[in-house]
Amino acid sequence: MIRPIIRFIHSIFRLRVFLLLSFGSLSVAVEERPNFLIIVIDDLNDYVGVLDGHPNAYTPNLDRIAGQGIVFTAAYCNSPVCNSSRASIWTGLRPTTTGIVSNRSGWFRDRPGFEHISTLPETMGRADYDTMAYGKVFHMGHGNKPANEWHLFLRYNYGPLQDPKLNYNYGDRLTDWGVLSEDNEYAASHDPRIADHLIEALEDTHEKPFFLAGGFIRPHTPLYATQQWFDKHPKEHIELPDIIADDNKDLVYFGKYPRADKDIEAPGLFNQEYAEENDKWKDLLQAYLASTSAMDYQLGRVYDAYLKSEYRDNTYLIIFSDHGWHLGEKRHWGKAALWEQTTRIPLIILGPDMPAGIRYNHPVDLLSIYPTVIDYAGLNAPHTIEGHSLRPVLENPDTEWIHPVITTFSDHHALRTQHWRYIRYVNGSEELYDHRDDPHEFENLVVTNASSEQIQKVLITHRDKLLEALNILK
Ligand SMILES: [Ca+2]
Ligand SMILES: [Ca+2]
Repeated sequence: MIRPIIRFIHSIFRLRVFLLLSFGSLSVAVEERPNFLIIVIDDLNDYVGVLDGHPNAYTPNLDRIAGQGIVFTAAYCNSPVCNSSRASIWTGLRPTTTGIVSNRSGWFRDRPGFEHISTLPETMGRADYDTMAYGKVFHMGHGNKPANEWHLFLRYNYGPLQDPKLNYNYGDRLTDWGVLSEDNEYAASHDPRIADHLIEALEDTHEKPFFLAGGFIRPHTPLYATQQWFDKHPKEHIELPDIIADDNKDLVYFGKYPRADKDIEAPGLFNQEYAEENDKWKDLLQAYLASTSAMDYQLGRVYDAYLKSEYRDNTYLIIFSDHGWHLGEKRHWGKAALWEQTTRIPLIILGPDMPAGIRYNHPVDLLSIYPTVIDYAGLNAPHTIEGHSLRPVLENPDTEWIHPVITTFSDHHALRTQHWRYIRYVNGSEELYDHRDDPHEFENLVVTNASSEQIQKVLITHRDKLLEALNILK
């Protein structure tokens, strides 16, 4: 007698189609709630075909995905290093709010007031989503702890792999790059395995809606790839970024005294002097481009599984990188800066009933990931998140994005508007670049054109907008 009763109770619970989750004014029928597949790429700048960031880019999969959705051509990270970028994305809070402003800031749950903050996966899990993550989704260094954020979480390290030490230079294996032999265990590690797991998850049958995330680690250093990906980028055809010899002379803080700024992390694992003096610039570009193409191949495998999945018509696919990377632009290498090359990232979103093949050109940032996902899931924010849902743009790409687009690193900040980049360092020094005339940010107008009334006006507008958004007193 008991068993039929239990079965009856179970059957009631299975009939979730009749249940509505109500969150204030929002309500979405449980059975109709969409799934989410989110792919985070590590250290990928705009060297992808669809962003025209480098003439030698070879990313056919990212490009074909972009053709089926909306590509944000002016998307910027919230912070230009892994930890602070990802902490901001998954908490929906600015780096200045949590205090997680660099890789040195630690884990946000160790910060007073943020111990119990509901991350996006937790919010989804509490709303009865199945939440699964593979690879580097939160930061690796502080990423041992996020197991609790997901129902299922699996990460991969490189270790205990033997370092190949192909062109090992600075005593840190993260400065290595080069061609991996096919049988090197690195070649099959991480990204291919993350792709396998994502594909498997897409092929599985899910009783509940899912929130599935995967984190690829290429093109993060070491810049390893097998020969086939180097072959896509013959060294003799590699084009060098545009730089000018005296670019640093109008810098006011970072970049003026390379590596001397103690509050800024080492500006990269390679540097311009090394690249030029040792004739390695093209080798490093080639290795970065090859690493990117190798990751792109794995992304393509996952995308094909998404296309074949029974969940395709009810699943949003969101792809982005945590921040960009310099390979000599502005004579800088690596991340941890506030210029275009470190802050601009690919962001692509596809989903049911969304227009395809759209390029959205207004600046946006990654604070919007959290609110966008919960918006489509029909959930209210569990705490005061600081970004805004991209849904109005995704439903009508003619919508103008009016929210401030800010990148924070340490105590320094950048504001990107349609034509301008404004940077303010902790000591109040500033940079201003006009992207209509100066896409490479060669000319800091604060120094070179200080007497211009127009420049002063732009400067005041941007300064006020930045300080107001960050609630910083002048
Ligand atoms: Ca990163
Ligand atoms: Ca300059």
